Amino acid sequence: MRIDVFTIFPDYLRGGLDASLLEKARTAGLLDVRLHDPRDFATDPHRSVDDTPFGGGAGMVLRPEPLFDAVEAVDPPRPLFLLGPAGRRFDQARARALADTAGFSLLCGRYEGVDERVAEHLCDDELSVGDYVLAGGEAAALVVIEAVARLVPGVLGNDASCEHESFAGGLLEEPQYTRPAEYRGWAVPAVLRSGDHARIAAWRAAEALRRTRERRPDLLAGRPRPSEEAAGEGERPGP
Ligand code: JF5
Repeated sequence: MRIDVFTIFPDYLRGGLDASLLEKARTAGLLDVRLHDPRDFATDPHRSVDDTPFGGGAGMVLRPEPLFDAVEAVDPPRPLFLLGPAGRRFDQARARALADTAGFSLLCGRYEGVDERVAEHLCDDELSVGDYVLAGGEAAALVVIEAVARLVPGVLGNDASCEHESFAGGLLEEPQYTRPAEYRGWAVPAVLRSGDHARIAAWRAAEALRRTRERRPDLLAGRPRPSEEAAGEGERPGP
């Protein structure tokens, strides 16, 4: 999979790409991330990438010329997504859809924004990773790359572990425990140590549903009534 990123802070992305899962995926030849700095395409004497907004107001706006020139010089894989808080929400379904493609590209927004002609005539769509404002789209780009890359076959090593997890089934994950069975007086729920796999599966389903209802009721809206999933509910972690 090839992912091209247009950013005036390529070092910010290098940090994340050179660590952990993404480094392994790139070394294995499964992921080809190419970084491009629009500043290298600025032709004015000061190599400026931003300018003051028409109509006045605080802050700077990314100029269209270096962005168009950078993208057109590279002819990157499409779709090209602009990253910014005004975009459509990036979610697990989008990550899954992108993981099935040969590649895509990201353009990191900055400052008070990007000249609207970039969004309208250069990019294919706009993505947001959440309802908050970042200093720039670089952290959002790493979020998108990591969420997609871990779904590319072979990247995780264990393809089953992408299946059973938060959001894969539309619910949050149930709690997980490892040794010791008791830590500082806090015991692992007895059912998980019972060896009764049917009871364990029922407990996990009930806990996933309980958590989702408590923390993310929005994920349950419009779902069929969870009469089946509720089996085993009421069993709370024992002492
Ligand atoms: C940005 C204008 C881009 O803040 C973000 C962002 C939030 N969710 N997803 C991305 O990107 C930086 C800020 C202002 C354009």
